[in-house]
Amino acid sequence: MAPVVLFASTEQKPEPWRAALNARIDGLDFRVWPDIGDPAEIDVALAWKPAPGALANLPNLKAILSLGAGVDSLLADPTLPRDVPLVRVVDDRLTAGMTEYVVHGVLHFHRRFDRMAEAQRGSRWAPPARPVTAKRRVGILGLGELGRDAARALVALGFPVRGWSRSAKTVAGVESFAGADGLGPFLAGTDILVCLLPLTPETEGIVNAGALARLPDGAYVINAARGGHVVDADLLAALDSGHLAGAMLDAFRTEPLPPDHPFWRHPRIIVTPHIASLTAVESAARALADSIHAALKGEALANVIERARGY
Ligand code: NDP
Ligand code: OXD
Repeated sequence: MAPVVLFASTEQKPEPWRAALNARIDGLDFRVWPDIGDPAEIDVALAWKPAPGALANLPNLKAILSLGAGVDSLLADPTLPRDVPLVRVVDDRLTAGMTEYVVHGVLHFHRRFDRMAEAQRGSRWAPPARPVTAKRRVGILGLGELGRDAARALVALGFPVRGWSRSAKTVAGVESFAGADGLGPFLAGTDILVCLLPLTPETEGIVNAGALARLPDGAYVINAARGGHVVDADLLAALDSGHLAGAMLDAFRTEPLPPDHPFWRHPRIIVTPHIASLTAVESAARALADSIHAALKGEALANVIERARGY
């Protein structure tokens, strides 16, 4: 039986996905929202920031496949069918891209490229003090698919690495902290904080004044997850007071980041336009095709998110 797949996104173009899936699925019927034909024929939806309500009223929908790792924007739509499995992207290339971003950010601050760029703007020859890798403690919020890989890469570079997650983890060379009680001690020993959490009601605003105050003076923040994790005003206040030395931010509460947002012009903030890692169509399409086949056969799907916890 040839699957009928609905592509629904206000941001992504359907053509590359259509081509990649056509090459893997015989007789694929690929429809692009809003031209959905008979709603009862749709088997599977591929979604990334779909128009609100786009996935409601599809009576035979068997799975919703997110085109990204984070499903917060999908779950924010109250019309998203609750009883249909929601699958997120877990992909080696996505993971590798995030690790590159995190390693770049950590090395940038650790080697004081931020201060050298500032010195260059004033034509000042100002070599920074020699940094000691073994003493720069990197703390990763979220030790999931992305956090664990970034942690391993940083351990390999010689950084002392700690991670915070809901449940305790065993990752070689990484000190694990878990749950609400573990957060304070985790932050107190973190010189460079990296956020790789999913955005859920529990993690919204987690990088706030209280959390930032627990970081040692001169700490840095790298947010490669979602803008909703950071309380913007608290981050700015911590930078302006000198408590924080710098921040690198890839995700924002409003995207694109509005031109008048103070993050753009802050001398201690690096803004990147949500590119920490992008889903690679070719490699992600393999897992999507497997999920489509499994959904049609009524088999168990991989990487289904747990609705109750939001990730
Ligand atoms: P995973 O689901 O694999 O991992 C999530 C981690 O966060 C887990 O370790 C989990 O703990 C932990 N966690 C979740 N909630 C809590 C909580 N309340 N308290 C403590 N720990 C918690 O996600 P990924 O690693 O695949 O992705 C993380 C996020 O990165 C995505 O949700 C997405 O928003 C973002 N992302 C951003 C991109 C970008 O370009 N900026 C690109 C791709 C992803 P436990 O293991 O115990 O469950
Ligand atoms: C994702 C993203 O979640 O691109 O995959 O942010």
